[in-house]
Amino acid sequence: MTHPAPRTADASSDRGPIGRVVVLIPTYNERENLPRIVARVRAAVPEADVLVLDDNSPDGTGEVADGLAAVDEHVRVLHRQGKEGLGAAYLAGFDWALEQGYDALVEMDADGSHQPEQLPSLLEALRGADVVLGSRWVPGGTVVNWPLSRKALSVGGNIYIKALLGMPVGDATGGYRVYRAAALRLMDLHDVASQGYCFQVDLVWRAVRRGLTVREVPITFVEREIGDSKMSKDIVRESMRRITAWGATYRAGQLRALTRREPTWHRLPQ
Ligand SMILES: Nc1nc2c(ncn2[C@@H]2O[C@H](COP(=O)(O)OP(=O)(O)OP(=O)(O)O)[C@@H](O)[C@H]2O)c(=O)[nH]1
Ligand SMILES: [Mg+2]
Repeated sequence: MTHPAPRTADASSDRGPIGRVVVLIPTYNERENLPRIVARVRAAVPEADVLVLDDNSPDGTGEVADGLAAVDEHVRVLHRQGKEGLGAAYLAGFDWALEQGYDALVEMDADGSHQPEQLPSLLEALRGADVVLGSRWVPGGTVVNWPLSRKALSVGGNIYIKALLGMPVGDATGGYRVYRAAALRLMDLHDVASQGYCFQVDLVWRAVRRGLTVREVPITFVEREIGDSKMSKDIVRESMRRITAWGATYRAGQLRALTRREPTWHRLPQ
């Protein structure tokens, strides 16, 4: 029941070029942010494609995305019917990208918090890993312009996750990541029900349990300057509820395994 520790990667585990990369950008009311982030991605990683995942944003982000796609063949748009949460949007994007044969799938917010200029270092790290997490809470990682309350929520949340799930991961809630397509295929995504922050924890938890190589790269996370956050009390509550349930199941399994084990004194020399 104990999950295998994520394998650490070193230079000798370089698996060569990554292949085709797609950057998935979920949007809900990001019409001002979207053109900026797409331009930055295209400049930072010109060979990568971009897929915008828009949930029929009332502010017309979907049309803005169509405009960007019309003038750049590297940009595509997936229009979804309505707001169903970040998790559902990403799952639809993963399906599309896996079907299209991409080798690496990037998660990136539209609001500028995840800097496209740091994507080359995440992709570089993927050469020796299955999943790369852009991390705020590892040495070298940082957050710009967050009030103390947000910092406390994120740091506290990650401490709670580590204590419950025992994952040696500094930032399990962050949303700036790269997955190898082969890794996502191993993660049984059909039964992911998590939506908000919890979606990110769910995916890294699946990766760790399958013994995939997870690597963290420090990032500078910059709080959004334009538009409104979609973060809500419901999202925090969903995360708490699900993560506590996963932790209880995991720890109960550990306990069962422990009690089934022979008492150690049996193995002592007589
Ligand atoms: N398609 C889609 N995108 C969403 C949904 N909710 C949030 N997003 C997008 O997901 C990204 C992250 O959402 P944010 O509102 O920035 O949430 P956050 O980063 O957790 O919170 P802040 O740090 O306060 O900005 C942004 O690009 C949003 O537009 C949704 O229901 N559907
Ligand atoms: Mg944000």
